[in-house]
Amino acid sequence: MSDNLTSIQKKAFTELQAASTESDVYLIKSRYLGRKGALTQIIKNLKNLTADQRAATGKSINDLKNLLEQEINNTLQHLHDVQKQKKISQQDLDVSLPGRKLPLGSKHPITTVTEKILRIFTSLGFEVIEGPEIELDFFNFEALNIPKNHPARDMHDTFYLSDELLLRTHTSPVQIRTMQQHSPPLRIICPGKVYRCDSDISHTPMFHQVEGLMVDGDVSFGDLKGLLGLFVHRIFGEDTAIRFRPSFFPFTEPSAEVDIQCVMCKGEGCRVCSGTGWLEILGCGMVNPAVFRNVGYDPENVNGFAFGLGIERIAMLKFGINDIRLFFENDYRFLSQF
Ligand code: 2NL
Repeated sequence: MSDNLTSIQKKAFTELQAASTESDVYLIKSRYLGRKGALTQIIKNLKNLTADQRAATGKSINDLKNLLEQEINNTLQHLHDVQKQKKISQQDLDVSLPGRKLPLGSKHPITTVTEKILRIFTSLGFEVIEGPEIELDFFNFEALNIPKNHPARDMHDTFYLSDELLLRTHTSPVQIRTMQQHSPPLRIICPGKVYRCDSDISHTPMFHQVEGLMVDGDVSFGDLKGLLGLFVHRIFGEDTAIRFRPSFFPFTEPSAEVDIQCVMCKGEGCRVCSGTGWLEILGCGMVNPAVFRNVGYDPENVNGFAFGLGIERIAMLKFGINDIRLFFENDYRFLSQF
């Protein structure tokens, strides 16, 4: 009997040694330990032995069964490891390669231009002030000398929230609030989102504006010209020609619009400047005494200038962009160019 067990062990170990796949191993397992396996047959025959023989042989059979199970598991583990190693070597994995870079975000062009504009004015002593986007009719219109039913209200395409509440159409209400709260002298620059019910290739319902205000005892139109000339030259380059053209706003008197020489054709006349050679970039003027009275200033003792510009328009001219809506689509191919 023990000869029989020894030969089974030898044979099983030899077969396991030769097994090259996991399914080979499972076949061997069933051949020895399965229901009709060699070892199982021997266990079935135990009943023909005497009690003493049965005890001794039973133990040997059990030891062999454990030994075979152990060897089968070792072989399975070994084949699994070999398979895994083979897979890794086939992948051509080079662990010394640098990792893939994640695409980095960048500042939105409107942010870049806003920061550039603010930097120019803060370097000249202006303070940056912000305010609410939902405003009272008084701060957006009344205080700025635009009463109800004034034709200038039509130009603004206002989003009304109620009779008295609206989305601000310009950042001027920030300056009105600041004048109400602080006495002169004042030098402030107010950036922010503004809203107008208008949408086409050059208008979006929300856009960005910067307005500036200087109030003191003796401010001149010459001071305004000097300041805006310096601003234009810092933004568009020292060789950019500039002109002041008479205009009208209810909140300034006199009023002017500032043109720069066309950045595309350098004044020759092209499609961008409609053949005029000039591009309008901002509005300005001396603050209307009526506005000073509305905020509690005495126009006999103080005067000042104000100006306003659209940031998208400046960014479009600076970067040669022909459709304002590109700023708001957040297409990565557009944004990653700046
Ligand atoms: C334009 C014109 C302008 C102002 C804005 C202003 C503000 C106060 C008093 C007087 Cl509190 N004026 N702001 C003045 C002139 C022009 O903007 O075309 N903006 C895009």
